[in-house]
Amino acid sequence: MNDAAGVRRFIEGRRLLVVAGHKEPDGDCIASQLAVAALAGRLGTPSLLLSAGPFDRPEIEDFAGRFSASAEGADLGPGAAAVIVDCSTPDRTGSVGPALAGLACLVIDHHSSGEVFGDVRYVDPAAPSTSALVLAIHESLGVPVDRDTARLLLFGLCTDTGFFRHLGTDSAETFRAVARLTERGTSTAEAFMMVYGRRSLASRKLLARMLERTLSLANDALLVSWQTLADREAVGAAPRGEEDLYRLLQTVKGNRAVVFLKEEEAGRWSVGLRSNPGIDVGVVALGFGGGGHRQAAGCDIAGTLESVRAAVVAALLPLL
Ligand SMILES: [Mn+2]
Repeated sequence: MNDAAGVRRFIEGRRLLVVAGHKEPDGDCIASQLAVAALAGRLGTPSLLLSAGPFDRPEIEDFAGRFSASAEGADLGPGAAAVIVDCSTPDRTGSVGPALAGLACLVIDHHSSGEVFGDVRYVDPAAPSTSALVLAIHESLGVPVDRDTARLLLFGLCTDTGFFRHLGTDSAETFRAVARLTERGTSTAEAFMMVYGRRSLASRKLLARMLERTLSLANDALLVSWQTLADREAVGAAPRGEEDLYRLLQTVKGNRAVVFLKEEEAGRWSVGLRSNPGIDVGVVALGFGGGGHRQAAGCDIAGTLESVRAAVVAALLPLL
């Protein structure tokens, strides 16, 4: 049972709270880290924001300056503790992970698969975002949410819900939370521009390439696309744009799952999986040593485009 009072007890009286999230951070991760730091501040505890980065998603670029890539120079001796947000496993923290080892640890997360770690856990796989949990903690404790924190929390929520389009009939409380955040002085208009309003033309050209080559299997039930190092070089774009690709491909009639392969470096591919309810791609990702949610998951696979694509397709086709 999640206990906000336990979160307060964990934070209060600490000399330093190190607040970490996952590598390759997204809007929910960044927003949750910043909002936890704000909460700690309200409870009188100073914090250090750590992130392995990179801050290459356009929606989080502007936040990079508020995070450190290492705890060098910080005193992590007695009185220090860690909060890890939005991570299903401790190794998701990436290069900042080793600095956290040995610290008392509070975990705030909403992932459905992973491992149980940390000393105090505030975890709800039914929550639409970690930022929604951070809001719930503020509200349970009666800690005021200022406008800047409200803006961040709504941004995080909008990021992870694909601007609410992944939400089902059990989401009334999420919309009540949106109403409360709106009353704090933020808006969905503001959040929309934070999430989607900062794309480069080069990234749109990269998206065109990915759409153009999409492979269809099982009458469009499974759509597969990819992005290579050469693609990014050709259009001069950063390695991003997959969220737009998923959004567009998942609107195809009859589609039930989307696979996106991204060549991170020669011979190493990150695999993104998205699906409709009823198809658990989290299990597929887990089978390749990755993880995530039932409808959105990922893993890393080494190999050629052809070998990686064949392996993932073979794992997914039986589920369709
Ligand atoms: Mn999240």
